[in-house]
Amino acid sequence: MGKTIAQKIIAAHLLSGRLTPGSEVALRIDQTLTQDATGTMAYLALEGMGIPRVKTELSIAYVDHNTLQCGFENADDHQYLQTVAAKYGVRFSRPGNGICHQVHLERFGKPGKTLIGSDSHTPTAGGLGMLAFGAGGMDVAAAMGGGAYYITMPKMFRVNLIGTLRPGVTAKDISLEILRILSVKGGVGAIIEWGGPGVANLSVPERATITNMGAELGATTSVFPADDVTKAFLAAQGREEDFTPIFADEDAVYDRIIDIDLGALTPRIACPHSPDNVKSVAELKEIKVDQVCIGSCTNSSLADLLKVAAILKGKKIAPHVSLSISPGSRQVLSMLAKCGALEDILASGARLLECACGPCIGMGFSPNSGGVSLRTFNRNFLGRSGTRDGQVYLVSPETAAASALRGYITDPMTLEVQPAITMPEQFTIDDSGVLMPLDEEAAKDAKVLRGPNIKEFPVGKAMEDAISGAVVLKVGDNITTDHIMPAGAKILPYRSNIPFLSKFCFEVCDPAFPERAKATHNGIILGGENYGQGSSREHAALVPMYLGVRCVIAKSFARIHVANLINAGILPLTLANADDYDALEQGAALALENIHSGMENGTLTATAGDQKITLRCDLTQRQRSILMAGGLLRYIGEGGL
Ligand code: MIC
Ligand code: SF4
Repeated sequence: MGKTIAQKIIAAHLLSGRLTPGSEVALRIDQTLTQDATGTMAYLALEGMGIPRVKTELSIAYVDHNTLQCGFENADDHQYLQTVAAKYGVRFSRPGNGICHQVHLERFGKPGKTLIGSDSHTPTAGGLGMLAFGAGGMDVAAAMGGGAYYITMPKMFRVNLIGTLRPGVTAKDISLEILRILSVKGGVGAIIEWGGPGVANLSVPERATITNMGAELGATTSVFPADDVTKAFLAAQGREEDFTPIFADEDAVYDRIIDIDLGALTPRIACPHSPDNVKSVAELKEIKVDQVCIGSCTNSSLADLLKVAAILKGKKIAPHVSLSISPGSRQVLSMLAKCGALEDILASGARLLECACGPCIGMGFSPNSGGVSLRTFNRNFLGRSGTRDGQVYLVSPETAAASALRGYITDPMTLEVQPAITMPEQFTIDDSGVLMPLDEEAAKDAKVLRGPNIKEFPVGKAMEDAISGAVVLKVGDNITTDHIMPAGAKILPYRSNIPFLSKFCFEVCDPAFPERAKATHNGIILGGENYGQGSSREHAALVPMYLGVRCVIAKSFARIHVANLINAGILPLTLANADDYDALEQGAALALENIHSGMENGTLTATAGDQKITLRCDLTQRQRSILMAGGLLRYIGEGGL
C-alpha cells in the first residue's frame, strides 16, 4: 500500500510505535523553534533538564510576540532568551527580524524534515513539505535535549485542489473555505494533506497561508508536497541545496477526501468570534469598517504585501478607517522598501508597524469600542484583540485592502483593476538578524542573564489515588487557550511570571475565577467539546495548576492542550456520557477514587452527591508515568527523557 507524505516523513523519523491511527508514535525531531512568549518557559525547562547543549540539527529562538517593551519585563525576557540561546547552542532571531513562522519558511524550513515549535502555527512550514507540529514549551525543551516528540498517530485527510483561483480570490479564501467545511474541530486527530492539480498554481507562501490555518481546524498538522514550485522558492532564497522532492504515492490511502473547485470559490470572511463562522464577503458588503490590520504569520509575505500595495497605489484609505501593515519579516520589509511598494502603502494613509505579531496577539492596535476590525490574521476569538466588544473579521489581504479604501467590507473581485505583481527572481538575503550561538568551549563559562521578571518554573504534585475536590468552573464548548490564559499588551510581558499571570486566568469567562480557585482545595474544571483549542501556550495549563486545579473534565480536548495538561500534572478526563455535563453544576463537590487503577484501565468513576459519573482516561503508558510523577519536569528529573 502506498504512503501519504506524512506517513513517509513519520516513517523516516520513527523511534517507536506503529503507523496505525490511534497508537502512540515517538518521532525524532530535526529542528525546533520557540518564540519569546512561550520560549522563556521552554528554556527554563531546558535548563532544569541539565542538558548542556541542544542535540537537534537546528534550534532557533525567535523574538516576535512581546516587542512593545513598556517596562523592563520584555527587555529582561529578550536578554534571557539571547543569553540562554547562545549558551545552549540555539540561534537567536532578534526582535524586528520577523515573525517566527515567516522567517522559518524563508530561511530554515526543509522539505522532508520534522520541526516542533512552541507555537500552534508551527505547521506553517508544511507549506514547504516539512512535517511541523505546534507543541507546549516543555515538549520543545525535551526535543532540544534529544528526546522524542510523542503524538497519537493521526488519520489522514486529503484535500484535492482542482482548477485555478479567479482574480481576487486567494489562498486565504481556501483556508476559510476548509474551515467552513470542517469547523474548528473538524481536523482534530488528523493530518491534512493538500494535493491535486490546483497545487501547482500555488506559491510556497500561499501554501503556507493554508497550512498555517490548519491550526484553526484543530489538525495535528497540514502538509503540501515539495515540488518544482518549492524548489524554485528555495532557490530564490539561495537555499536550493535544502530541496528534496516529496510526494504522496499514487495509491496512498486517505480516511477522508475533500475536493475544492478553486474556479468556483469566491472571497470568504470569518465573522466574530470564531474562524469557522465563515460567510462570503459579498454577503456583508454593507458593514462599515473602523479598522483594518494586514500582517501576521498567515498573510505577511512579500507577495501578499505587494498585492496590497498595488491595490492601495495612488489611492487614499477612507477617512474613518485606521489601517496597519506589519510585514512578516525584515526581508519582506526591505524588499518592499527597495521596489517602492512601501511608498505606495504609506501614501495611502496606512500605519507601518514592526515586523512582529503585533495586533494579532493584542499587542497594540486594539479596535475602538464595538469597532469592526478586518484582519488578515488567523484567530478572531472573543477579546483577543484587546477590545472585549470588538467585532473582528478574518479576511484575505486583497479583501482587507479593498475594504480599507471604501470603508465598507468590499469584495476584491469587484475592483476595477486586479493587482498584478511581479515577484523578484531572488529574495534579498541578510541573515544578520539571526545570531549564531557560542561554540561549546566559550559556552561553558557564559552567563545566562535572568532579570527579576523571570520567576521559577512551577512544578506539579505527584498524582494521588484519591482527590476530593469541587467544580471550580463550568464552561461551554470550544473554550480557547485565549479564554483560559489571555494574552495582550497588559499581560503578555508576564509570561515568565506565573504568580502574576494567575490573576488573569479565565478573565474573559469569569474574573472571580482565580480567587475562587485558590480558595478551593483541589479545583476541577468542567469543559465542553474541544476544550483548549487554539494556542499552544502551556501557561493555560501551568497557571490553573498553580491555582490548585488538579483535573479537567471535558466532552473532548484539543490536541496540544491535553498534552500540556499532562505535562503540568493535571489529569484530563473525558465524560463517557455527555449528558452528565448538564447534571454537573459549578460548585458541586466531586470525589475521584482509585485514580491509579483508573488510569491503568481507562475508566474512572467520580462521585457527586449520590450521582456516579463515568469518566474515560485515555492515556499512554508514558503519559501515566508523567502524571504519576507530577508533570513532565519531575518525570524527566526521574530519568524519563
Ligand atoms: C497565538 O497565536 O495565540 C500565539 C500567541 O502565537 C500562541 C502562542 C502563545 O500563546 O504564546 C500560539 O499560537 O501558540
Ligand atoms: Fe504571532 Fe499571531 Fe501568528 Fe500567533 S497567530 S504566531 S500571535 S502572528
